[in-house]
Amino acid sequence: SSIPEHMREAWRKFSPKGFTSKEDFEAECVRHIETTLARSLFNCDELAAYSGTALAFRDRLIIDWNKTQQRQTFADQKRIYYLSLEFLMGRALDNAMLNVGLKNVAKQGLDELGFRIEDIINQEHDAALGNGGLGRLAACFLDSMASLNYPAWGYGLRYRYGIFKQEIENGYQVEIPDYWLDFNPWEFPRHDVTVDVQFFGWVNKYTDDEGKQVVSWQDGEMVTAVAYDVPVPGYGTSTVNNLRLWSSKASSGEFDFAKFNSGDYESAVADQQRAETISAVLYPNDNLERGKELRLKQQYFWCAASLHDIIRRFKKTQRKWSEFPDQVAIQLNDTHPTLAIVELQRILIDKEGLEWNAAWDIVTKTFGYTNHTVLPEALEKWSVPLIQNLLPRHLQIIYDINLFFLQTVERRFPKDREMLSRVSIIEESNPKMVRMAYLAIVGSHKVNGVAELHSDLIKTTIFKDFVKVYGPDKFTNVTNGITPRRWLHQANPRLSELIASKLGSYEFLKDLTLLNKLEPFVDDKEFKKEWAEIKYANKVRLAQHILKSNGVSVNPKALFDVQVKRIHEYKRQQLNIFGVIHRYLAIKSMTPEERKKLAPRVSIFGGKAAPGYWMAKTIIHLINKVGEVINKDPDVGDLLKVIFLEDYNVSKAEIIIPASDISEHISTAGTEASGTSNMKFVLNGGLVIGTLDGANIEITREIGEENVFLFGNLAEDVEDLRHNHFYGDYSVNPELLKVFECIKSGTFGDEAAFGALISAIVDHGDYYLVSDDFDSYCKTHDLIDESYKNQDKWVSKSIQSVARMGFFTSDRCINEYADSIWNIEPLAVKEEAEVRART
Ligand code: F58
Repeated sequence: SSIPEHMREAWRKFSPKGFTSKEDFEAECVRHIETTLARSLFNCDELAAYSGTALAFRDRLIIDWNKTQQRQTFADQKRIYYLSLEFLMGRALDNAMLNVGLKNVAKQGLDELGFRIEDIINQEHDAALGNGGLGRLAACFLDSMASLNYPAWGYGLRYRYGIFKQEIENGYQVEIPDYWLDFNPWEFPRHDVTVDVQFFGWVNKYTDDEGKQVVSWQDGEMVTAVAYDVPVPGYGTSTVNNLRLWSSKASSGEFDFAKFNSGDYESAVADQQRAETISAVLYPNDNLERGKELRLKQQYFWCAASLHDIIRRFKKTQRKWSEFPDQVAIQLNDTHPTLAIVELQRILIDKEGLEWNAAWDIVTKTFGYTNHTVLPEALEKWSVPLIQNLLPRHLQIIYDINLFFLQTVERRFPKDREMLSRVSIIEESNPKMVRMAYLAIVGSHKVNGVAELHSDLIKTTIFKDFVKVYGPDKFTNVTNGITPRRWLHQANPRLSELIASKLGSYEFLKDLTLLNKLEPFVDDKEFKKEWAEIKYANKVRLAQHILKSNGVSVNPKALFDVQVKRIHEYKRQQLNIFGVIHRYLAIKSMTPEERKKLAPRVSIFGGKAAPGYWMAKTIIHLINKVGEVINKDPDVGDLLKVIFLEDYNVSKAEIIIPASDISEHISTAGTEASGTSNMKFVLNGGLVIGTLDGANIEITREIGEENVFLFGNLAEDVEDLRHNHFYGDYSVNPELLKVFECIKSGTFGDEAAFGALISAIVDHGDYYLVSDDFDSYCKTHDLIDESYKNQDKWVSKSIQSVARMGFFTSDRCINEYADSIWNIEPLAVKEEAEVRART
């Protein structure tokens, strides 16, 4: 469908070039408001101005997006496809403006049109297609892949409802659906890009006329996947990559006209709705798998559509199948896309007629698998009967994969029946279960963890037998990273500007190791003053937000102590709130003189609990009730405030993170695979209190032990400690018991409501070691109080930490994946003329 050669000149003459000046931006913005939106200057509110601005920038992105896609097609080199059920993108406008380098132009233009750019940016609804760290990591990776010019696509689901909106009512979490698609200028429906995806049915095996064995998956129902494309601009490059999200609808063949005609209209519509349900809602669990059929349907729907799309693109190159892994790398973000392994094998053997071994060789060379957790309850397992019903052919293939795998294991470990049952992809339970992580390992050429400790742990615990089978080289580490564009430049523009003024340019946003050039300023008086002023201004901004949302006035001079992340027992928000109560009791028992010596604090919490996670919801409830009591206690005044910020999400993180003095990363050692907000806080000049867990360990190594407040037991001791809780001479920490007494006496209201939090520790073995770590946690907080009093030293620590954070950019991380797992190269951005010359 190309335009004939001799007509291309006219085409090119009229193809849009994109605005670069303020006037051209204004013209585009006004044009969109008046024509696309049919509004006028008499009827233009901030939302309309946002829409006009977003559409103007969208047009700007599309130009480079089209060129990037053409360039990648013509370059004909290997691409990376990042499969993730979650992409927690947050807002797009600010990011787009910064990445194309036109935020100032837009700011001045909007000023002239009568709007403040901040108000316009705030109109945007977050794209919240993710739960937490895993989804946000995928978003940071997209930013890095585009910024580094890698030919990369993301594939995900276009949920109609993202992660729920959290409201707090009487201290309880209430979930509100997040319908976010009313106006979304950042997506392009591709009604011509569809894939029919099959479910249910049965498998027909027969010999054809030529005597060949044929396997065909027949009948069942068909659902259509429709592509929606989202442009992903790189920073300071014209590369704009693509994120393709699939939306489900009834397949046109499927819509039952017979039912229609027989008057069964309602049931025909019901079928349609059932199809649309597949992409309706993001599952809101963080680190928990529940094995729901609809979730499995989502997974297969998305894997099948994405693979079909990838294969369609590959086939256009007319290469041999054996070259597929030279053209295609697919990264599995956790086990959620593991069915893609089975689907590729199925297509190769059933549809393309390859022999099993040739096909399997292609499959394993194509896939890489990233593990994000060692928590047993988060490891995916699907029941065999469920798969049998929904995907009968896939179950057969899974059994065959397992058979061949176990045969190789048996050859290496003859007579070790135990070993065979331990590594089997099928768990012999009732019902039998498919262990998705094992399937992902067997079907990939590399498996990685997300921080050093985590990558070591998977090798010595959950996957240790696979290390014996494959040798250690199949397992590797890629420590997580974050994009400094969003998490420094966008969230903290003043700090970014100050850094740029010292370093001479914004080059550090592309090469974060350049931050080390800040080290000479660690003791520079003038610089420190500016540094501290920026932190203070960010705290004032957060204090205003707190006043507005919580009605509590907090002193921006107080130490802001922040823990924002999903609420989970392993992340130990309960340890934090018990620590707060301990502090409250201490204040209450002090004389006025003693109180005067104390450093004022604001304890800030934020995060969502999975709707079915009752313990997590109880933690939220306790935090809110403790806040209600403490915040109005006249004995306490400014010395302590407790704030729970509603509906923590990416755009709130952008306000909260730059305003923190201390943030808490206090998971039980060995449970948090990496953590990524720890990196964001330090990059914004906050110090951290943390356990020796996940990436905290590497952060400490990079920025120096003197700059981190570490506490608590080590991962290697956890097992013994847990054992000791049941079988040893064990008693709960007495200071913690006082906290429990206080709660039980009804100080924070209905004590029965919080009983479960206490008995988890006192009666049920304290699995997360809250009591074991309580003493060192509280003492470390005392140390923080002392350190904070010496502001001069504190600011030096802050600067020095930022200077040493270069390692934690997601650019480094993506380069590591590209070199050691994907084997792909960036695609240099060619001059436009060169691209033209080839078309
Ligand atoms: C997180 N996992 C890890 N899972 O907990 C965190 O340590 C790590 O930094 C991050 O991944 C990135 O590697 C996580 O966020 C989920 O939310 C899953 C969602 C789907 C169900 C299972 C949990």
